[in-house]
Amino acid sequence: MTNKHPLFDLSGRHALLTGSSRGLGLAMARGLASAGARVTLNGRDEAALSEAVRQLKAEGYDAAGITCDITKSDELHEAFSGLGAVDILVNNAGIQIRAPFLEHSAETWRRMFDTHVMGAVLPSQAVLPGMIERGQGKIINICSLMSEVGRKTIVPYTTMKGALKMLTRGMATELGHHNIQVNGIGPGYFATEMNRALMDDPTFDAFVKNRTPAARWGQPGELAGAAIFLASPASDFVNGQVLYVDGGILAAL
Ligand code: GCO
Repeated sequence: MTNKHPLFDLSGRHALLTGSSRGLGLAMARGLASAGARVTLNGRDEAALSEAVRQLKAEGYDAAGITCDITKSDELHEAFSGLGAVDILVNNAGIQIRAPFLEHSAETWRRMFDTHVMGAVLPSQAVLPGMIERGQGKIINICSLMSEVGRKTIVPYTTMKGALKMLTRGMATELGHHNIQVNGIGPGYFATEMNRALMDDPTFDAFVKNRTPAARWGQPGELAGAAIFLASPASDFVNGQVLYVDGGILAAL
């Protein structure tokens, strides 16, 4: 058992991460668990969720899973009702749909809003009463480098990630006096299944490596440090910030 610095020790804390059966969500869950947190994963696919929980348990972590669509309020409240106190909420659920702006349907826009924005609002509203009652809590909204810049074919995603940045600031403003810190993490280009098509495209792969000062794609485990920081006492006076973990791409022209 590694000894944990008290500022980064999550022992005794319960973290819930939405969209965490795979990819960045699962990597952040593993990071929080390694810092001592009990983690509850969430996803819509029961088989994938069970496998993710099995992996974390096999690694010696205290993990569980709840299968629910967090965009459906009644399904969410039923699934969350049995969770007990949630000290840390990571709003990570997200989808990506790539097409020219004129080809994105109204249904796509609604689906993107429901998943990214309401998928953060509804879980937050479900866990906040307990956080307020206990006088402490951490909410981390997973934004994106697209919270700051656009790219062709992903205008809906960019719009929603920009909304998540302002949701983070608005929630931080309203909840700070309850000793609840609301912050964001903005990943750059990471090697995930959502980006598989981009990684397999030699032109886009070269684009990412040339535009990113680190000259490579990020690996999901490289988000764990930012998640641990924003979930821990080390960030008790950090409110309304988005921490970009992007290899420097937003710093470079
Ligand atoms: C794309 C990608 C990006 C990033 C994501 C990381 O189509 O350009 O999916 O959107 O991977 O934003 O935060």
